[in-house]
Amino acid sequence: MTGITHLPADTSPETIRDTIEDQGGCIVDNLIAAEKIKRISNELAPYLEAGEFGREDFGGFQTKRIGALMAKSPECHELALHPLINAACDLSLRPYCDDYQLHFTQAVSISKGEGAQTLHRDRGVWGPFLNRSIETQFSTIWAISEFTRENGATQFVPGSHKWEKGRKAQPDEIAYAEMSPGSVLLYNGTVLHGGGANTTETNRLGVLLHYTLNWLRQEENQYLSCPPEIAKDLPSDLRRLMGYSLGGPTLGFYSTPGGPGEGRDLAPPEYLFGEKPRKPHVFDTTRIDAEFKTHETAD
Ligand SMILES: O=C(O)CCC(=O)C(=O)O
Ligand SMILES: [Fe+2]
Repeated sequence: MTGITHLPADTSPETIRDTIEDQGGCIVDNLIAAEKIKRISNELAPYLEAGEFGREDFGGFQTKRIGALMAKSPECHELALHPLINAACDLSLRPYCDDYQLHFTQAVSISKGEGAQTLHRDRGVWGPFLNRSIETQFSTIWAISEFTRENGATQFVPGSHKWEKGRKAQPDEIAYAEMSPGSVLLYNGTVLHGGGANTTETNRLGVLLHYTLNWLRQEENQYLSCPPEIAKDLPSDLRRLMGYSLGGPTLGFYSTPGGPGEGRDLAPPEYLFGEKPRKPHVFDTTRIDAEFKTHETAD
């Protein structure tokens, strides 16, 4: 029977990175305390209560989804910035980028009667355009409620990140991310997975926080979900994680709107918040020239 590797909370980021590379994902047990879970749960409760069930097959008809978590749930900030998760994310994605960014935030509450979600690869959001040699994501699903096979624990197919695209998972190849509140499922953008079916009376609540390469478009537009007037009150590390910083030497700069001679051109996002950029804000024209030259001679 296929299973998911469980690691203890004091595991190293290298072990997480290696396990994800080998199996496509793993669970870190009991990474955050019960009181913290309670606070997250209380903070999300009014949004879930007021939220509506999904209206399409992939999202589910008995599932509620709440986004913009960095704007709505201060208790979730700590999850997004968790040092072990950030370190493992950094190690996992660093071969493909010079930094990572927050990509998607969502509380997912699966209720009684929901069926199993179609197994999928989250990298599908970019279509077929990215070569498999580039790993796109480091994803987390934090268990806020208990996750059991009966209440909708995430389906997960170990090793499927190495399968050819068309291969279908057989029932005995599907594992279930059974875990206690405060534990977290970690997986990459290429492994097959999906929400589970809920046959119980209680809701399965998870907080999904996904990270991606800082040069790829984010699935959830963080600048609209958490616009500058809200982002200005967030911790600067979190703001930068959301994309309010440069990716590489120039990606994501802005020029202030305004009349002639007003404001500034080629500003790093931190300028908006009166902060110094995280990295020295020097456009590396050597690197840009080299890339442009390669591009020019390529055709
Ligand atoms: O909620 C879950 O367990 C997984 C959901 C998922 O994979 C998705 O919506 O992309
Ligand atoms: Fe997914």
